[in-house]
Amino acid sequence: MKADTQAKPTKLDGQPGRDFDFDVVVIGAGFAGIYMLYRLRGMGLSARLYEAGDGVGGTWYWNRYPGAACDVASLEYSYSFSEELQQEWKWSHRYAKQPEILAYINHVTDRFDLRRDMQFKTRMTSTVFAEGKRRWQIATDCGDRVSAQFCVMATGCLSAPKPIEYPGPESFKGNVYHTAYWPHERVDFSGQRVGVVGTGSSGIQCIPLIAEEAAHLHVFQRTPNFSVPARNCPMDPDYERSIKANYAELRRRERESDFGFMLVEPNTKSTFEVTPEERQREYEHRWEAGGLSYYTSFVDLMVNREANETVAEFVRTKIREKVRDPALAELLCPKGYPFGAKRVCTDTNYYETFNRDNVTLVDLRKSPIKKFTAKGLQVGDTEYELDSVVFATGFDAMTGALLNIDIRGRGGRLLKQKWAEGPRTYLGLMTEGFPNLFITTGPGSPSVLYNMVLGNEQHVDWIANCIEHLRKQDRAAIEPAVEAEQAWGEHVNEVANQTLFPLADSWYLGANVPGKPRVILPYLGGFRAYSQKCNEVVSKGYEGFALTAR
Ligand code: NA7
Repeated sequence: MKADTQAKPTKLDGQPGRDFDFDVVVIGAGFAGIYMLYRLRGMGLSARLYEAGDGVGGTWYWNRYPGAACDVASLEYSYSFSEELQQEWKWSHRYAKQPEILAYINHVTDRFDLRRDMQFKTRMTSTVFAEGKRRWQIATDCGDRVSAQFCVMATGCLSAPKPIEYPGPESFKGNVYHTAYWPHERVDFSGQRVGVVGTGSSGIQCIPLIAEEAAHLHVFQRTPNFSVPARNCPMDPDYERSIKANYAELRRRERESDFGFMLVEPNTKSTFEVTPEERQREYEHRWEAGGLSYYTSFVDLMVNREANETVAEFVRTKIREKVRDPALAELLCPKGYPFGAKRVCTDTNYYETFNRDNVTLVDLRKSPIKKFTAKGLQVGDTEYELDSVVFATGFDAMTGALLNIDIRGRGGRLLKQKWAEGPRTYLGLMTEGFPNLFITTGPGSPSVLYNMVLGNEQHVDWIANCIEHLRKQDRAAIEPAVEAEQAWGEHVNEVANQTLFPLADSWYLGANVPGKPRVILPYLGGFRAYSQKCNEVVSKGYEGFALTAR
């Protein structure tokens, strides 16, 4: 087995654990953690960032599979906090691929000299709130004991990959990979019989490239996904210049939008307000433009099932046009759940790949995978002989990374127990009973439904300003009031129930992880309303939070 399904921290062998004291400990060196460290440095606080990987990047450090790319345009999916940075960095393509995003994150880390406050190959194993001292006592897997007034959990939304769910991987003689733990060296599938399990964004990105290399590729599909063309292309220098000439204006519009990407203008009309011809033109325009802009084709697409069906059928028609074998096309057509209620994927030649002679689709809805055998995977009574199996089976999203850590708040209360029926937060930023523990893009915030880089910036700024406020006011701690948390949770659910999102078994609801409570995880009210609420809370003196005197 080659799959590194448990990131292996390096212990400081033979060395005794060390003791440290910081104002703030940050966990995770992705977009959020890096910017958090930058802000804390600017505030003159002592801070250390711990990261399990041996480098920065978070999502973009781990997900190195062939074809890994961002499906939000790079000029938008990038930091806005430094005008110099956003002017000087040049993206080579409309959508950056993983190596370029990783290079960018490394550049930012070095440009702002942040690496000296980072410790890599170190996982936080537990953090316990010591009530007497009002400090978090943190343990790491390298034996360090760290005390901090504040903890910022920048642990990411899609950073706890689902484990392999079939028995017998140890009996399999071939190689096993997971897209989220891809080896750092190139994997060569030439001449191999390869199986890819999973057809979400990761599967849909890697399948066309693996198909080009493998002798034969079996795609094991449980649920077909809606995928639209990415239409990635080299960056047009004139276009880049025009964006950079007025970057601040683009950023302002992104912050005032719901999804945080503006390069295809959101439509303000509703689906049946226009003629069928105009509707078709709108969808065609977005199909040609490429990318994720379908969410904003009409304002009611995610709240009106009938409206949603128009875009769903538009995409199915495109799939039927692309895939030559009609029976195969039908298997690839998503049905039975609304467009967008599972994350829409963007692709380069995904459906066309199924016209290749060396690609076979295996429909797991007919028979699920039973187990690994020595030679491959057994599906029903059929054994598929494979040299390599690639799992693109997704993540324990939004809560997994946090709940994998032993987090204990006031009175020794375990976060895992508090969240046993689903996460409870105020604004996705904090949870009652866990003072001074901040979460970036946590459950109950727009997070994965907004441009993640800008969403992280908004959270980090809120947290930094909050810490500054506490220090100026000589307060020792902050945590949400139970009533505020409960009211926010009710609001999050109420908004979700007005949408079509609850109609799909998606990771937005935890429905992809066996046994996980089915609860809406991101806030669906849109970023604009959300950030207004965050600002309002502050302007009303941290309304809904309890601030403790020193
Ligand atoms: P996703 O989107 O969760 O996709 C995982 C895929 O794997 C999906 O097709 C799942 O089918 C399938 N899956 C999961 N578990 C199994 C098992 N046990 N057997 C067969 N198939 C399985 O993860 P990705 O990594 O592709 O993308 C995550 C996000 O990253 C994406 O949404 C973007 O935001 C970027 P299912 O639909 O559950 O039936």
